[in-house]
Amino acid sequence: MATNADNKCPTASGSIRAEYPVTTPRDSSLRTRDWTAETDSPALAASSDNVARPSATSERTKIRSMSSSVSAMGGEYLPTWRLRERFAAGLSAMYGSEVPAYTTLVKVSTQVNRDYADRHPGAQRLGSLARVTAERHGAIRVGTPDELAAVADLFSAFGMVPVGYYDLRDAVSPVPVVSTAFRPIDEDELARNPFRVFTSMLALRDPRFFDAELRARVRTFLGRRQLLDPALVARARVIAADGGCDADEADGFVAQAVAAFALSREPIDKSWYDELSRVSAVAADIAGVTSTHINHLTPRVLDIDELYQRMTARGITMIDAIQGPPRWAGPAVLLRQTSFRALAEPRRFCDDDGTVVEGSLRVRFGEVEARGVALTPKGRERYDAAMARLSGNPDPAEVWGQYFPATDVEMAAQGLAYYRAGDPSKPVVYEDFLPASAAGIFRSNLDCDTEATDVADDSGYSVDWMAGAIGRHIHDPYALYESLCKEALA
Ligand code: OOG
Ligand code: NI
Repeated sequence: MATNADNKCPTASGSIRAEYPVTTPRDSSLRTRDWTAETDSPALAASSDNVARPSATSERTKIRSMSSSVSAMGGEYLPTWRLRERFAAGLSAMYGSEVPAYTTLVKVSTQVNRDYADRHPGAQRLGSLARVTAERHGAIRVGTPDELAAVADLFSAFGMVPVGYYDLRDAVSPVPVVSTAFRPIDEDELARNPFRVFTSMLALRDPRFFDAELRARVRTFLGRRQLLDPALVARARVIAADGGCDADEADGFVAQAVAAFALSREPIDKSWYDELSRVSAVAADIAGVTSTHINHLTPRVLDIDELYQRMTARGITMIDAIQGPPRWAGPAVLLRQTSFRALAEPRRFCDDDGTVVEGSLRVRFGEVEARGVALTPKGRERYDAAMARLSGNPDPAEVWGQYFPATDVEMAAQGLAYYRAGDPSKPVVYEDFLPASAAGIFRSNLDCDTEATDVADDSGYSVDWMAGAIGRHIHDPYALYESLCKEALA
């Protein structure tokens, strides 16, 4: 048996179109890695505030932030949040060029937000219209702890740190990954640009998905690739320590960071990709190729039901449901998400005899989300209980009302959700992800499920394991929400 997981997936490269002989075999120049970040999108320029107030605490940073945003060289100095804003905008421009339906999604989301804000006076209580309009989350997937550590270093230059640990192997439909999310954590940083990236690592040590033989071959394959240029990672570490960099350096740095997540045109070894697809489509997406890529980029909307209707009216087929709580009249909590499958994208494959053929893969998609108030552990327990009752229920809003009060005042009084200084008019927005939603999103966009085999999991993956592997503290989301509440008291 080549693999431990039993997955009756059709292989992903079934739609091979044209065939032509190899001229330049596996030459790195075949990669599409020359993307230039765009930074002038007005929708993504969340704030015009240009004063350097980075959260990093090096002496140099403090001095700079107290004085001005003009560097010693006389050029403009960009604090990490400006770099993060450019990084998010650059990825958005790139993803729009790669996945055209994403551009439609962003356009419709922007309109929905504007219309919603016009009609609802309290629309900005969970973030300014500027923040929400620029707000995105991305998702990437890596293969090894070293790759995760390099990505963590890169993201640190953008003021994004690991928050939360998600084990998607436990989901109803298991996915062989363990994940964290990189994001800003300070209140003012979140308000400026809350860009976050859900980052998954292949759970290669888990024998329920990979037997020793396949694991060894995956390790060898991953050991030969390099996702990020070490010079870029080294530069990122310096920028993180400094709290920013000069504008003339920023352009190249951000462009290179963005390009690292472009879809590669390098030929994919077809039989290797197909073998991994039989374990899991996600395993193939991660370890069947020599680079990583943005898997999806998600705008935020203030009214996700309206967005769903408008996208459907444009002829874009969304997944069946909006994941998360139902639409109801009371306070929105945590996250509601929905998605649509992207079209197949052209990819190049390499046959066993070395012939390169054009084919296609359908692994990327479009997703959109609405965010509500962050729940306390007590609120989260309620949430889980309510969610468990929803499936198949004809009146989900009625079920929801049995678990949650209809006003913020009651939510605060019962200690179910976080409010700044306990003030029910100042909800703390949920900045994280949900394992059930995440697994649902993974699943809804795959052709088939992965079934873990019945052997014992001796992989040892945990939040502490991951923190050790990347040499960084992984923040506890609840602790962050607590301190956001308290900060406002001061
Ligand atoms: C990540 C899925 C998780 C979300 O919004 O819950 C996610 C992935 O597909 O790699 O992005
Ligand atoms: Ni997502």
